[in-house]
Amino acid sequence: MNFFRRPVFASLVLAAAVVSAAFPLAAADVAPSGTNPAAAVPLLNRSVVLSGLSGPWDIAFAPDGTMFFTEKCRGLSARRGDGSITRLFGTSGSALLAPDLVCQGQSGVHGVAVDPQFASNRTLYLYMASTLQANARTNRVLRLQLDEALATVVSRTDIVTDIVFKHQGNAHGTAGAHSGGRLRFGPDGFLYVATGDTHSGAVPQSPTLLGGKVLRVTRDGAPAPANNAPAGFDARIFTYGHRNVQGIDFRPGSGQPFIAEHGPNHNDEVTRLVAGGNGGWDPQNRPQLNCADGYCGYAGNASTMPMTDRARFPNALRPSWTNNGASEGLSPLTFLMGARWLGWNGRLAVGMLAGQRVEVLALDADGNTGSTVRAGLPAARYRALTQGPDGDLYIATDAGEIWRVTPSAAPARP
Ligand SMILES: [Ca+2]
Repeated sequence: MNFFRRPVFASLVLAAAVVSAAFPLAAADVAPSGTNPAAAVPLLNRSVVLSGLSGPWDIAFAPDGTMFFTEKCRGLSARRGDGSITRLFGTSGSALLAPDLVCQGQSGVHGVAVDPQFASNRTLYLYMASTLQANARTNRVLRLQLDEALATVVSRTDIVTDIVFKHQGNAHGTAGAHSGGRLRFGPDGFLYVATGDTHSGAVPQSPTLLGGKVLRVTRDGAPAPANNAPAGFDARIFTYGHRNVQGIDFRPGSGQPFIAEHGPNHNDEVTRLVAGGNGGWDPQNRPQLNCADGYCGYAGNASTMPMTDRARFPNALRPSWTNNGASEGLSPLTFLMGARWLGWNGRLAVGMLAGQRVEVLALDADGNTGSTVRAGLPAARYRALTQGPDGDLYIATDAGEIWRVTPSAAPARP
């Protein structure tokens, strides 16, 4: 089912675009002459919508084309079709302050999701590290209601308040690491929350700690029905045994969730999810590895510390794709939709941080990846991929930019 996503609106006017260039694909990526035009690779025209941002992390759109974006250490802002920007929530200068915002290491303000009924309820959801818990910082999911003019936040309700946070640096990295943080509504109307293992060995397979999980909740943060978590698990848990999930989207047609996970020193993964499934990541200490601070996430290799441990968990969710043993920082992913994407319509675009590219995956009927091509885009640390209501792809990079990428058909040969 795909009954609410990405309605097609008239193109936005993006007057602030300062760079525009076509990036034709490498010859090897171009469909051979004589193949079905419907399978053709689109040309990608890129423009810079915003620059000079501070760690942009996620992008979401209202049906009218208003763009919401987060900056990790500043908060949430809105950009209207006329290019004007309002800082809605976060640090000083925002319409509503978030004095509990924690900006530390990888953590801060991460994902933003627009309510499926946004046109009538003006409601957004935000993933944020917070000091509000009594004795410990947590990652939490906030529900924010905006006013009619989208100029201010009229109410804040914290709907999930107990997602784990890495409080102290250790042998494996600084505090605030591996917080996950992407939020998306599924075509089933429930909110999916991607979390991270916080460099803690016990977290991913824990039935109660909400890191290394995908949660599936209602607008109030209550467990969604049919999460199918094993007995004794927190009922908000949809899948578990993940490492650091920073990408989630839903396959057109089936609605099945797909996630992207960073690998450690090997094997990033894209995985299709099934309710109650175990992703098979278990970095708990074990004698043969003797790991510092009880976390073996970096101690082994693809055999001794696999991203999907089928020896321990024979029924673990099988990845749809791994990038040939490399760890290239998979972060966002999104399914491309619309006829303008030509042969990429329905394919899965995956953004990489260290890998500095976008890979476009072709899936078979079962969700296994059959082939990939590299999108013809500049090298960058790709942090967010979101398709707008205009059908274009909007991209946030760690260099502080948001791009708009418009597909088009290659010009006819003379
Ligand atoms: Ca896995």
